Amino acid sequence: MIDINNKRLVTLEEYIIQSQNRFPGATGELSQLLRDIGLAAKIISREVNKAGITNILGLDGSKNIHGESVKKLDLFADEQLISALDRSLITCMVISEENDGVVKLSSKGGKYIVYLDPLDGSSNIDVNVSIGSIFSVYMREARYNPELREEDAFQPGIKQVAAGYVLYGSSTILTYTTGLGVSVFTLDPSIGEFILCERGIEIPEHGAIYSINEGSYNSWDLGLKKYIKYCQEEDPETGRPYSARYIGSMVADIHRTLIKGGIFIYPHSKKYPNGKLRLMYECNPLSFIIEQAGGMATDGETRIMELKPDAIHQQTPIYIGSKKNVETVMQYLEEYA
Ligand code: AHM
Ligand code: MG
Repeated sequence: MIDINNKRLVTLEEYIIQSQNRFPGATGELSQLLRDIGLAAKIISREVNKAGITNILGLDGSKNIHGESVKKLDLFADEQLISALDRSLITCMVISEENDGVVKLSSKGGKYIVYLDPLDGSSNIDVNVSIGSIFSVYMREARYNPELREEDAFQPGIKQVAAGYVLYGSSTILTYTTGLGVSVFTLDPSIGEFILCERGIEIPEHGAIYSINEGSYNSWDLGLKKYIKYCQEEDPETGRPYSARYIGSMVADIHRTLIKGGIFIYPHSKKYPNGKLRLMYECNPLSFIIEQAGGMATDGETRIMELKPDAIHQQTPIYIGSKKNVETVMQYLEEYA
């Protein structure tokens, strides 16, 4: 622990070591992986903060594999995270939103497979709105097989051994879970350390906020239209009408949902018949966090973390947040199916 202004502060490093010590058989490899991500997050946070003055903000002219414009910061974040994971030789393969295929790292025998969205919400970069990094960690099951295959990464979200996000907002926050509750750290830029600010965080069972891009209203299913109407109706007993909040950066919208409760929805629509958000590096890790905090995440029918992936970049609709809100939307979806 370090002592700043007579306050006993626990850093991310110390917290990881303390957590590891609770498991005598632990090899320390997952701890190292989390430290690597923490280091890359500090470097990305520094660049995000000074993006305006160093002119790395905005388009670099190229497109990612989904045909979307790629900003320079996306590429920077991708490189930082991948090289941090490569250095410690415990990750064999990375799948990132910025790369078409899998990225095989130097350690072919590495124990972990990591999915990354290096900089989510990148359309918000040039207007100085919060963005985030998301990570999701799986154990490589076929370690005896020297050949690394893309299929090794097709694991359902329930197999995640760790997941988390970094939110570059008014402060930089790192939130992660290893399946034993959710811990939140805030970056203190004056000492360059992530400081523990909350452990075992719980999402409210019910929240009075709904979060959805209402621009695609006309192509929603009837059940969803009815549910959003329900959110807007007046009923003091259930706190309605709810407030509408939509940042357009999933990490920021989910962080608010974690703290204040409510629901975040990205449904399928005419423009996105399978939903827009990616199962493996957006929906699964954020569902793991929300579930660990006591919330729920579904595609409308199936629990997100039980969906069986068959492509590394596959998309899914998502309804995620406080248990009561998610249960209510599912009732509407079922009733008007
Ligand atoms: P990105 O990975 O290309 O940044 O896209 C994902 C983002 C999410 O952060 C956000 O929830 C969503 O796209 C917003 O989409 P829309 O602008 O269609 O509402
Ligand atoms: Mg993304």
